[in-house]
Amino acid sequence: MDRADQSTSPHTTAYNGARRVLTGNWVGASTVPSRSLYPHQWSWDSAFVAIGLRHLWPLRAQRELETLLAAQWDDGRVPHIVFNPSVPLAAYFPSPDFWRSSSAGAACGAPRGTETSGLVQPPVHALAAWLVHRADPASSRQRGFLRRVYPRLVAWQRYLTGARDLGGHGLASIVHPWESGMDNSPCWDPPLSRIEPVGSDTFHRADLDHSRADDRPTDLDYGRYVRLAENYRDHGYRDHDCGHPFAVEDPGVNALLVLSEYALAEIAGALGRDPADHLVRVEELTNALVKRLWDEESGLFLPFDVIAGETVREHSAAGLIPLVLPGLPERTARALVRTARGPRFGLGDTTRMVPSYDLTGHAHDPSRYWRGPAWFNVNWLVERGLRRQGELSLANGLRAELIHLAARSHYAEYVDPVSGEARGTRDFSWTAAVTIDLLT
Ligand code: 2M8
Repeated sequence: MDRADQSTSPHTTAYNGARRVLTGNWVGASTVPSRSLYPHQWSWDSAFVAIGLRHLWPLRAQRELETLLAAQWDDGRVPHIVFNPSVPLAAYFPSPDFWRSSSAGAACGAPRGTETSGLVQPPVHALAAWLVHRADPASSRQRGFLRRVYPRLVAWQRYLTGARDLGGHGLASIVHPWESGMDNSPCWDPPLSRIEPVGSDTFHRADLDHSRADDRPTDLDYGRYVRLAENYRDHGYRDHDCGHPFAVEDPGVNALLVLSEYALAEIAGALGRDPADHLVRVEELTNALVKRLWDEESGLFLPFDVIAGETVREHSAAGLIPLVLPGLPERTARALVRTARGPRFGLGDTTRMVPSYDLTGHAHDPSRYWRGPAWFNVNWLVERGLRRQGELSLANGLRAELIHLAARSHYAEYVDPVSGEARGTRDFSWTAAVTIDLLT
């Protein structure tokens, strides 16, 4: 029987509302994060969306990932935005005529027939592909889903551990704050402060046509984002000779890289291949992550600024994401759980969901985007991580809050971590998708 017919419990209401959002944001071969604010396909959004869609329409979930991977560049990068040509240029900034991927990215093998950005986002995709396969193995096998996506996912992971190992210690670097997915996190303030912003009169921010300026990054942030993206584009998106002025090893990105490498081992096994190479990489990456980014003093993983050669001493929720890793040393995992419950994140105590940035931090702002508000995808990862580390009651409490606040906020993009009040846009796809996943 369809869940919708079973009862009118709060869970049923939450489930039906989430399904409505995902139905409304499907545009034929992929899902937009939001009809108004983000009218194209975003990379890590699609991974979370597929994780939710698999419970509703497994074929659509497979399609979501296939559409994204069809825009992969020959060098392995999966672009952070795949542009929909039927959407007017003015609907989103920076638009395809800014990125000019098919011409400027030609040397890196950007697709010719599809316009994309030249940046990347956190690699949640192999995990998503594995979970999507497991939701309906029969249709996946029949369509050759894993067989087709596996080489692309391997190339994607190898791009990150190869061309993007800018620090030389085996971890991937992000070269733009947008690549972290946590755009204006205070973690990027120190490395960004070295970047000369372009004038705010040189671009028009379409995001402000659809959202409150107080909930979004500032014009100064955008001036720096544009400078960095232009520099990358003007160097043909080539990592080797671009002289990246911003390069940071982010614990969230790298933890997801490891998690996806585990998923690649599972996928390889399901395809009858030897998973050994993936498992060796899992171990190497986990060791590098702990060695380079673990901060004993704060009990959290912190970003490392490769250009300055120093740790960024700002505490964000990205540092909790390694909780999802099965191979984390026991001591580290215990300390990380203590930090999640402690004053910085207040889990099970002062907050309803984990804030994106330290409650006690000098830059904490409970409304402004990635500088304090709580996000549903990050909290889905933390919930999974707590479960992984055996913290079942904490995980169950967080799960209940996520489901309740997602529905109450009308599937908000983010919420105030203490009051749960809605912020950002509504009917946001990954909020709906993780709700479906938590309810199924
Ligand atoms: C936000 O980022 C985009 C740029 O990529 C923007 O602000 O325009 C971030 O929250 C990012 O994590 C997310 O993937 C994207 C679409 O939801 O929006």
